[in-house]
Amino acid sequence: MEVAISSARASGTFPARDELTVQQMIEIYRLMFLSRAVDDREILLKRQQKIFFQISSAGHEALQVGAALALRSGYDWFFPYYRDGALALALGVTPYDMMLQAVGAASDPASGGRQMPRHWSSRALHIVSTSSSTATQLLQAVGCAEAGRAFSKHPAMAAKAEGDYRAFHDVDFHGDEVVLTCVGEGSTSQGEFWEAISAASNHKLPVIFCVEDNGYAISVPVEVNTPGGNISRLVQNFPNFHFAEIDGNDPIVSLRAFQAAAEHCRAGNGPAFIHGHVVRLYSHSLSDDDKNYRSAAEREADVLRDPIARFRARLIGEGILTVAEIDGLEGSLEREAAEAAERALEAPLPAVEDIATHVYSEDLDPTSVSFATEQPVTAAPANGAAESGQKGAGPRTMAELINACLRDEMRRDPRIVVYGEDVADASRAEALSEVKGKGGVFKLTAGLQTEFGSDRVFNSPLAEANIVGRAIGYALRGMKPVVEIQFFDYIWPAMHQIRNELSVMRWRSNGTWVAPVVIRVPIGGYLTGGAIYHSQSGESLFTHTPGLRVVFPSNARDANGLLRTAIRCDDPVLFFEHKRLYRETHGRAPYPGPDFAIPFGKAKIVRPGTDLTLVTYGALIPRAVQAAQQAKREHGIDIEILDLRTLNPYDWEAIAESVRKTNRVIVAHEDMLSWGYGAEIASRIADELFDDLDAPVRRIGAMDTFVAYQPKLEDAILPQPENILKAIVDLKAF
Ligand SMILES: Cc1ncc(C[n+]2csc(CCOP(=O)(O)OP(=O)(O)O)c2C)c(N)n1
Ligand SMILES: [Mg+2]
Repeated sequence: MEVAISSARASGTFPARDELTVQQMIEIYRLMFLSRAVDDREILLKRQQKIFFQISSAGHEALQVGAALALRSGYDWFFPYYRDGALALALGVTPYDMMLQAVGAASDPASGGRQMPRHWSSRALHIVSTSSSTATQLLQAVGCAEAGRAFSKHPAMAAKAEGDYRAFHDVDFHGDEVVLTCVGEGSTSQGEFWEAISAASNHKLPVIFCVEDNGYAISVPVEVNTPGGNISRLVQNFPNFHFAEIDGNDPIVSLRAFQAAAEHCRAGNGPAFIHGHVVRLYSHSLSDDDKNYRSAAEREADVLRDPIARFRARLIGEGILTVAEIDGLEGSLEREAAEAAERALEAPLPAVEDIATHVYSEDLDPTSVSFATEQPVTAAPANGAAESGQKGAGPRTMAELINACLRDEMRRDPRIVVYGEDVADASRAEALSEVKGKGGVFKLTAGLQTEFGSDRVFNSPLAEANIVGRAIGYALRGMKPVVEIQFFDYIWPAMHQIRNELSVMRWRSNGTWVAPVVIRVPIGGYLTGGAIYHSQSGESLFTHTPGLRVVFPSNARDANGLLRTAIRCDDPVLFFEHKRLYRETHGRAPYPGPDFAIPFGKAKIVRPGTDLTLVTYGALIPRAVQAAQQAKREHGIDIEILDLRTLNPYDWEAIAESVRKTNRVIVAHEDMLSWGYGAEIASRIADELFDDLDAPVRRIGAMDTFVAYQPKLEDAILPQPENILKAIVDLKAF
């Protein structure tokens, strides 16, 4: 029989019910064997030290090929994990693409040499950039499915628009697409796995969760990770799911299982869960040796279940291919892998000059003048501003002007969704006719659900990783999630998604995938009784994360203009809102209109002065103003206060200009002194402005401890105007 040798991509459709044709049987074998051949070639290259990492799919091929052939690449959506080589090949990634990543070539289409091999990414095939983090992909898959549903229900959301991030995000949806996400059985121990299946179940989302159960997580056997040793038994009571526990060593069983799962999802019945039992034929990766923890008998038993050997025997046994024909096919596939490797080894390497490309958007610069749309204050409130509390043109609180900005932007941009804990007016919307509505524990989102409906403004479960992970999935599809973390103190469960996913998505995919999510976060202390868990700061942890924009306004007008820039720009933004400033008299401002925006990276001189510069932000602004007034009154010292407004990027030019004028500088913040945000600024001033300084650079911050409940302690822990005044007087006398 003539055996066609083609590139990796699976050809033809695989019918859901009819018998498979001979060509289709051969195609399945071809894909499985090609995957193994690419693995083996990479292993050789690693041993020759021509590539630097390898992790194989060996033993998982049947399950993965079955999944790929049941779905449609470039139509459905894929959130794979690192072991999904056969899935990737069967979806259309070529052996050459894989080898380019293995050598770290500039033309590696997944990452341009930034990610380890087998961290997939292809926009054309709808394979979303994979990380090494186990299980983070699952919540992103959920958000991706939600976005698909949103576009189907509200096609106007997909409309392209100029002037903001939408100009760079074409939307692609069909209405019946499904999302496949894969994970190892060990990684089902992650909390995010449970968060993801909960959300998919609750919202009946078209997500197929595939657990590739090879019995081990590196050296840890399944019964250590999974109570009772079987994940299927644990998940079976989740509503709306289609479940299948299958022999993942058989590609036809796998194909049929995924076809049934896809049918369930496409019909809108909910998610599916496919638990495939597979074998791990090689060690976890080339950095691992399973002889150290698995018995010989156990390893030999796995070899006997090798899906490729079994399917080979079947093709020969059923007379589909002769031994000679199958040997010929295998030889040609091995040559294809070898040739791909040879070509990739010749490919140019990435340029060192390009390292910083795609940390942030190259298309839309939030520091640019296009965001400097400051305009005269409108005399009359904007349309509908009355409902958002903008009665009249008088001064409004920061809380009111943040709410007004959200409302304006949601009117302007149908792709915005707002969710978080308690942000809806009432989840049971039928109550809205008789209740006032919640709208956030600080009321920042009050009235939004009532105006924009429950599809665009809704409560999330009480799970912060869920909030950010899903937001990434939404944003990857071109939507703009503006989510709320209820208190900064509880951002930590979302930290993994923020640090390893949100911030790095653009860079690791070499600009292919972006997640311009806005995360609004009430932060800070001075609450009198806020104590440890309602008073934390910690902004430097996020300014220490490349890829994120970090904003920290000190007054109502800035909050309004900076939030608008955050929403319209194309980078992920952490938008800190100081709780103490929400309703303070300080910093109130009239409603500035629906197009008022402030560019990032532009500090504001809050108070001009000649003797000493105080660089600060957030709740220290009113405290610094108080100290500066006292310094002038009692000591004749004239302080210049700079409000940074955004912490990444920050306005170095403004700092330098002020320090050159005053020759003395204090950097002050509410967060703890040591390793705080001020350390970076102070060190740069000392480094670059040494000749302009008449005194050392001073810092002010909280004590290196937590914030206590008893107000007497809180006052002593957090910086107060008297601390600032004392530092001013000391430094002036230096
Ligand atoms: C969050 C996280 N923790 C730890 C690791 C290190 N690690 C990589 S793979 C792995 C085991 C995963 O096992 P399993 O989910 O069963 O997948 P398999 O590799 O067996 O296919 C571990 C612990 C990681 N990558 N991410
Ligand atoms: Mg495993």
